[in-house]
Order: sequence, then structure tokens, then C-alpha cells
Amino acid sequence: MSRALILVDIQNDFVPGGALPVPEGDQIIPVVNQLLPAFDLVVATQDWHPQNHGSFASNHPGKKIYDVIELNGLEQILWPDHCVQGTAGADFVPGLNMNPVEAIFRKGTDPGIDSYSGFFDNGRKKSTGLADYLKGRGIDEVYVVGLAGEFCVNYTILDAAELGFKTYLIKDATRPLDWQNFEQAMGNMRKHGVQIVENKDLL
Ligand code: VGL
Ligand code: ZN
Repeated sequence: MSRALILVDIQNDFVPGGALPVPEGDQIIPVVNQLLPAFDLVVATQDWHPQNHGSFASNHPGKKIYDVIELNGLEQILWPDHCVQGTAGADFVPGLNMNPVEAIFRKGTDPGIDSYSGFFDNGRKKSTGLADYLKGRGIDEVYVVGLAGEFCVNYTILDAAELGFKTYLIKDATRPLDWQNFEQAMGNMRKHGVQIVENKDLL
């Protein structure tokens, strides 16, 4: 029995001061750092968009941030430009201890499709390789933390559960863009067998 911690998108653009800030997103950093030694394996995901990414409102003249469009057949929320490859906004938050992170899975690189989950793009057309990596490392339990709670954390968790991992959300090591949407997402996670725990349960 081996357990992995997945750090989801703990990047400068998702904390206060960034391009798509999650309220209090920076407050998870000490909590996550404290959790790291409790796991057999730590991996991270990194939102990593080209400047011409189809999820950016700036690439759709006449559209505004948070408008919803259809992008190659999938519903797409339009975001501010964020986590552009090679920019400071795409870097991991400097206070985060990345030393124990053994692998980083980048996502959102195809301009034609967004990728909220760390496992697959939103159309489930391509895998990032994360599931095979975890299986290759003998992982059967997955704990998920990071940003944003109702988007990339939520979809990573739902895929992990569906892939057969025993899946946990560490609630105080995540923050959402919107708490009401996150509460709804957590209800749905529970329906899929996900357990919701806190930092203190693991120390
Ligand atoms: C995310 C919106 C757009 C996230 C990434 O990491 O939750 N949200 N790209
Ligand atoms: Zn993104």
C-alpha cells in the first residue's frame, strides 16, 4: 500500500497577485509543506498554456473573461491569460517546497482544448501519463491538494477515483475560486467515494 500526494497547479498566477488569483490561495503553502513528509511519493501538476490557448478570453475578440463559449465541441469558460509557458506566472509559488516532488505533469499545452484534470484533457482525448506513472510506482491511494478547488483539484480527484485509486481531498490544503461551487463539487466527490480529510488527520 503506497500513497501519493498530488500538488495541483500551485503556481503564481493562482495566488493573490497573480492573473487568476484564488482567494487565500497562498495560505495553503505552509499546510502543503508540512504534509510532504507523510507520503511515499509527491508529484505536481503545472498548468502550462501557450499564449494562443483557446481558454483565454484574449484570443476570442468580442468575448469577455468568464463568458462561456464552445471550443472544438466542448463548453469552455474563458479565463484571463494565465500560466503562459515560460512566464513567472506559470512558476510554482516560491515558498512551496518542491524538493520532494519527483515528477511534474504539465497540462493545457494544446491550444485547442483545456485540461483541468491532471490525468486527461477535458475531452478525455489524451492522457498526461500521470495514471501510468502512479501505477508504475505502486500507488493505490491518492491525496489531492492545490488550486483551484472546484476546477483542477475537483477534476483531478474525480478522475483519480474513476481510475480506481482510493482518493482523498485534503480540504484545508486547497482553496476555491467560489466556495458555493466548491461545496457542490465536494458533495459530488463524496458520491464518487472520495473521502474529505484535513491536514491534522495525516500528521
Ligand atoms: C485552473 C482555470 C483555468 C485551475 C486552470 O488550476 O483550477 N482553473 N486553468
Ligand atoms: Zn488554465
